[in-house]
Amino acid sequence: QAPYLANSRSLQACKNALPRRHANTHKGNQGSALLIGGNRSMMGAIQLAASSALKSGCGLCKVVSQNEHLLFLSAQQPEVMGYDISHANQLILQADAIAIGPGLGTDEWARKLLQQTLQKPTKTPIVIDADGLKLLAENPNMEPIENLICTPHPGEAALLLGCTTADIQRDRIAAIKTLQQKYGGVMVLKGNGSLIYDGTHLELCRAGNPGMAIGGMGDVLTGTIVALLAQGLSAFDAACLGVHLHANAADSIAQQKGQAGLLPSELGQCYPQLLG
Ligand code: NPW
Ligand code: AMP
Ligand code: MG
Repeated sequence: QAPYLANSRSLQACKNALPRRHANTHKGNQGSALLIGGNRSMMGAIQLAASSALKSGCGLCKVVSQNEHLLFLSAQQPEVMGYDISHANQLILQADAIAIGPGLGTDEWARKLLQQTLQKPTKTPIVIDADGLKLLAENPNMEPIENLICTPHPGEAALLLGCTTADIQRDRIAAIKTLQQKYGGVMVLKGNGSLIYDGTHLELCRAGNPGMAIGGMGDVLTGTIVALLAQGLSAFDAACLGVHLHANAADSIAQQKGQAGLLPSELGQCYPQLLG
């Protein structure tokens, strides 16, 4: 029986899960994160996710996106390694953690990439967000997936459960429990007071503010969580630390500059200090 009351920890407490960096560490053992998305007209979503993954400490950040975006992606963020769909199968096998969905779209290109990601034989953790969740919702009878982390906003949660956004918001704890039973893994139900649930533990994040209601904010969270997974955190620990880090960074910027005009691309500048 899952607990009904949520645990609510500080960022400091969640940080205990993050392994210390050894003096001799190198990029090859700091975690390789693979991010998949950025269809036509939505390149910004995967760029935000990739930049956030780098700011969250992963050793390598690889992106599969539309061919015509690759040059621009590396010009915007030179640390990113960009690939087109023809490399996807090999990259999926090599990654320590995968995120799919930011700006993915729902066309054939998007469907093929989600299918390839879900078909991989290994137990690599997979974060599914945004349009990846829309595609997942088309198969409500699929078997629960153990190594899955889903990060729906209330609109996406409603699609996944076949109900309305208002139904989700009326009882968010019941909603996240149902989502987890149906899809497995770890669920993050975003919004004011984001919840994280793994079937046993329920976490509530009290940080965050209404300045976060801006397109691209969720894409930053996806990049944050996949980087923490790549560094070896368990799915639940990565989701909790990712949500707290993201919300605390937004609070820190809002305290300095106000909430209106808070940009998702600004959050990463707070990460190294908050993670330190
Ligand atoms: P309603 O009407 O209230 O029921 P969409 P998206 C609901 C990419 N992006 N609380 C609400 O529905 C993403 O990565 C690209 C309650 C709303 O109308 C995706 O791939 C960007 N309800 C794609 O765009 C930056 C909430 O959901 C509907 C809610 C589509 O993602 C932007 C909107 O959801 C964006 O990230 C809340 N907190 N939040 C880029 N620069 O490239 C949402 N809803 O239609 O899935 O649109 O979330 O923008
Ligand atoms: P998305 O809708 O996918 O762009 O995700 C929005 C992100 O911003 C999630 O992490 C939400 O939890 C956060 N967020 C949006 N609106 C609020 C709010 N009013 N209060 C706190 N967090 C919010
Ligand atoms: Mg989103």
